[in-house]
Amino acid sequence: MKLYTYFRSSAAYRVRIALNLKGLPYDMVPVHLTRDGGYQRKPEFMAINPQMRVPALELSNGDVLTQSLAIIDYLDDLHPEPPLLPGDVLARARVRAIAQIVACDIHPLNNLLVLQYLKRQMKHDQAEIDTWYHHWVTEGFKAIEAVISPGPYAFGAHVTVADVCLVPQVFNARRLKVPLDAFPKIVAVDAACLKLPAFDKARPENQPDAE
Ligand SMILES: N[C@@H](CCC(=O)N[C@@H](CS)C(=O)NCC(=O)O)C(=O)O
Repeated sequence: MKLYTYFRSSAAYRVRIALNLKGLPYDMVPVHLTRDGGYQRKPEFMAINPQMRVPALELSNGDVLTQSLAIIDYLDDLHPEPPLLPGDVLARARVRAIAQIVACDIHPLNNLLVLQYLKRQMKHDQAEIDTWYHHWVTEGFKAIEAVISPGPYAFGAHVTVADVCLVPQVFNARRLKVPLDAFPKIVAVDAACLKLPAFDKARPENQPDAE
């Protein structure tokens, strides 16, 4: 399989973690999102993902999957061990809710495209954009902090897709200097996850395209 990725993309980071947890081999194809206008906008990449975003996972038969949560579901369906969702249906819904707070409520408001739009089209200055970024991470993290109980992972002794989404979002929050003092449970989950080789190998700084 080939993963189209960018070291700092938190959506690609989620898929790297999932592939590593499943022990699946993959080649990485770095797509630089800012250099030279962004390689995601070049025709070669648009042929892979017309949405011009990473991650994209090219399967060995040439099929391409996009959207990190859809890719992770696919991997979990095809390679059920270790499972990324609990067996109990109620617990599954709770785990998915955390993953979706990150992937549907925090990340879409704060990804590179949105921040660039605020700057270039809406003419906001960097301080206003930072305030925007901090606000949406903090709102999402408040909701997550209220419902998780590290044990040591977000939902007990087994890593789930909630952890897979949370760790990259914490990385982004730290990079953008969002204060995390009010979120000790999230910080503890992040620390527990990053002790696992699958998470460590997926870290942005451990990627071949890291800068
Ligand atoms: N919902 C998508 C989000 C993908 C996404 O927005 N990726 C960002 C990087 S984290 C991207 O490729 N941005 C392209 C750009 O900024 O032009 C997913 O979960 O895969």
